[in-house]
Amino acid sequence: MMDVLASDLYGVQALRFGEFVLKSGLVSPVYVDLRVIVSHPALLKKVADLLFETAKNATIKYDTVCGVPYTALPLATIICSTNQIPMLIRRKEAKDHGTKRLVEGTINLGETCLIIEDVVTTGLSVFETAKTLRKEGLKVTDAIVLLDREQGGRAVLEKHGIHLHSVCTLSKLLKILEQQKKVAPEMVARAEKFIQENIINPFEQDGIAPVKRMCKEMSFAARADLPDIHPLAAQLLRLMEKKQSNLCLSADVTSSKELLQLAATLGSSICILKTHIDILDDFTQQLTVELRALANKHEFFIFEDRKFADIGNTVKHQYEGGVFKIASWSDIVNAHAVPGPGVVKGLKEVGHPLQRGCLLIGEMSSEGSLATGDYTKTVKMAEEHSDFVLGFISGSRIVEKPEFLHLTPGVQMQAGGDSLGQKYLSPQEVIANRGSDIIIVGRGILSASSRPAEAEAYRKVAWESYLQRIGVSA
Ligand code: 5BU
Repeated sequence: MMDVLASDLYGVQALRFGEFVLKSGLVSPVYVDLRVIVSHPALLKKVADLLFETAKNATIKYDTVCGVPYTALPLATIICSTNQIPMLIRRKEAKDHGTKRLVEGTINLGETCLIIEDVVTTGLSVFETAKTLRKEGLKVTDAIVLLDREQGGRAVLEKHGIHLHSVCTLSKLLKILEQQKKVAPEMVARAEKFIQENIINPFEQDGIAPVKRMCKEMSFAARADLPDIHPLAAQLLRLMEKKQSNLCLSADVTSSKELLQLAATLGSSICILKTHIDILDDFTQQLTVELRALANKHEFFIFEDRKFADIGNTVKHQYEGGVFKIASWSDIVNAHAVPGPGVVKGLKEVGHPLQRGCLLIGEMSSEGSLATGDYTKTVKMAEEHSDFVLGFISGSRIVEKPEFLHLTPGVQMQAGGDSLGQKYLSPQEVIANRGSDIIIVGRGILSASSRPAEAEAYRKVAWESYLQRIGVSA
């Protein structure tokens, strides 16, 4: 039975082998995507029957069935229709619609609902569905999944009182495909190694939690020596080791004098000085000359936080020309991925010959930001232009490739926010737990009574968090 399932899933490309960026940011040699099975009705029915059989064999008692949106919805529908079981539907979008219900269908308080899912990796999706159902007054004790990726989900769900029953595990499926000579033994070995090395552990009580990183952590110095690293990223990583600083100052001031003063007095504590050149009241080209001189003297990089977001041809002009001539003085710029690869191509035409680098915005720190969620395309864009893109702006590490740097804004010692939607995380959280490399701090430092002392405090805590992450005690 499993043999047929394995070859059927492989046949419809529900299982693929290569390099895939997962939701967690990890790069996996195997990708499971069961969404495709809706196009293969016989297989869809077979999978639904297998899930139902698994529940029956485990002698689970339940009153209703709910599929984790979206892939498991048709599966739950078939199970319920074939076996005449009442179904519930969990809405994913209710938050955006205000008054809409979170669960559709008749809810009888105290009844038990069985959860159906296609693939479990961390267990988080099943847990979120269980949480919603429990909030509505239902009991959730069991979940049935077609494929358990064996990366920690079972243990996480168990902790939350949910027994996970799987039709099959990914490693078993791999073994079958190897026996059937559909997948080379080396690929199977790589996939198994990946599974073992990446047991993810999203905790605790409320389900959303820092991902404990099981991947081996490299030091900044070791990353600087990677053969495929962007030369500017290598220089920056070496500088960070030398200055023991992974602090980027967001120098959000409106006078040139104050900007230069910041660069002169805080320069020794930082690895990058970030500017918003268009907020200066008194910009002159001379300022950029003086800023560059200070960057050389105190050894920091300059990053103009321009957030380019137009078509390639326009951003090229915005980067090279206009009043600010950004490319002539800024080592690093950033861009939104929203316009598609053209934005990177346009910037690269100007920046690459000057040995500049670009960061893509994977995520923004502000409340309600639309730049969140699926980073696959942003990461792909970066990988395709890795001779210019050296990393990402994001709240946490979005890709495990050590060649890429991650910079995180929205950082203050105290978590919280401002009145205009900025959200803050602590340096420790960002560097040690979320796996980012560099903190970007503005008002946390600028509003302190002694800016140099505060910059030093941020430098120290961010650096210690990095040492903790790589397993060196500070
Ligand atoms: P703050 O004073 O530490 O809140 O300043 C943060 C800076 O980082 C500020 O210059 C923003 O424009 C910038 N920023 C951000 O806060 N969030 C983002 O997602 C991005 C940039 Br991209």
